[in-house]
Amino acid sequence: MTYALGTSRGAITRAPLLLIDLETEEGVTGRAYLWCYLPQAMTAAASLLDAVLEAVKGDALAPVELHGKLSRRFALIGVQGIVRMAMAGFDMAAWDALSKAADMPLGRFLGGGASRVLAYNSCGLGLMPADRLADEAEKLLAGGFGAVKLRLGYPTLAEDLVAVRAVRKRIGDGVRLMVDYNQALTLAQALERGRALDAEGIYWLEEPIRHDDFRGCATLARELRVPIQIGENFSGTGDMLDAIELPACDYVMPDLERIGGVTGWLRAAAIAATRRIEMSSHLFPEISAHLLAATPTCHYLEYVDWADKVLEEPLRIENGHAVVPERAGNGLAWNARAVEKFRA
Ligand code: SMN
Ligand code: MG
Repeated sequence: MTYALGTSRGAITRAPLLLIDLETEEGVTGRAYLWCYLPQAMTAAASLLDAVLEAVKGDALAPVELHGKLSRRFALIGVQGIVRMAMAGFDMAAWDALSKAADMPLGRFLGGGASRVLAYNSCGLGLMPADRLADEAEKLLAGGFGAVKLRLGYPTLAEDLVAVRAVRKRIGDGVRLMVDYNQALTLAQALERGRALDAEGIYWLEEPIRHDDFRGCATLARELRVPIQIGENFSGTGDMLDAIELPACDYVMPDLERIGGVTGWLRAAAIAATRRIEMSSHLFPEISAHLLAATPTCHYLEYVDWADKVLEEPLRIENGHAVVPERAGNGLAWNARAVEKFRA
């Protein structure tokens, strides 16, 4: 990774991507990748993709139907965690093949019209000394970004405030600043730190407490002025519906790998549209750009450059917006030389 990601859960400086090529009998290849975090998760996901292939080989390329088939096939071990990741990877590749066969960019294939979506730069800005944070924040604004995300969860509230103020001072009031705790706080700590952050002009407060403590999140959403953002850990759309119904949050940001690929995203987008909740993406900026272009309550694309090194044409950013590729499909194509170089 170009910028280390120092989260309250530990620092990430490198992570395996699992590249998926789904070959169809008609000769169209669908592509997708999974962000696996740990090398062991990559081998596990690859092995489950073999089980997916076994179940769907020879079937027509109908992702919604195949999602149902695979959900039934894997019901006895639970469609969660790495099983869900593998299903999502397959689903993303299937939608790529389908839109390529129709010779349309995925976003337009799904009925979206936008050629650009608003993005924030989510690279870097991990836990580190304040002077280095300010320098990095400034660098991240290149490309015209109007928003960046800062990781918080230092041992004390005072240190969180030092980090926020150092970044704010450097980027100025015109740039939006999101903060992400990666579930580091107890509810009591989150109330205390959230009240302090209410005075700092934060754009959203992400995952302050355990991702599955929806009642705690609901308390925060009620008590704090700063909008509460959750969703990267929604496992399937049922979780998202539960969170929205409480309501446990102001905004949602499902992750393609966990919400159920493109099929899951479309259902999530329908829920968000019905409840008029703004929806952002988590990671996977290349495919998310297409999907946000077809999402009625499209909010922010989370931009990271983590796959750039293995892509023929990385996602382009112009004026703080992701440019939705005009190529057929989702736009992913592997750079063969880079893939050889980084192969694990
Ligand atoms: C995050 C979580 C997991 C992997 C990468 C990044 C972070 C984010 O919470 O929202 O970017
Ligand atoms: Mg997050």
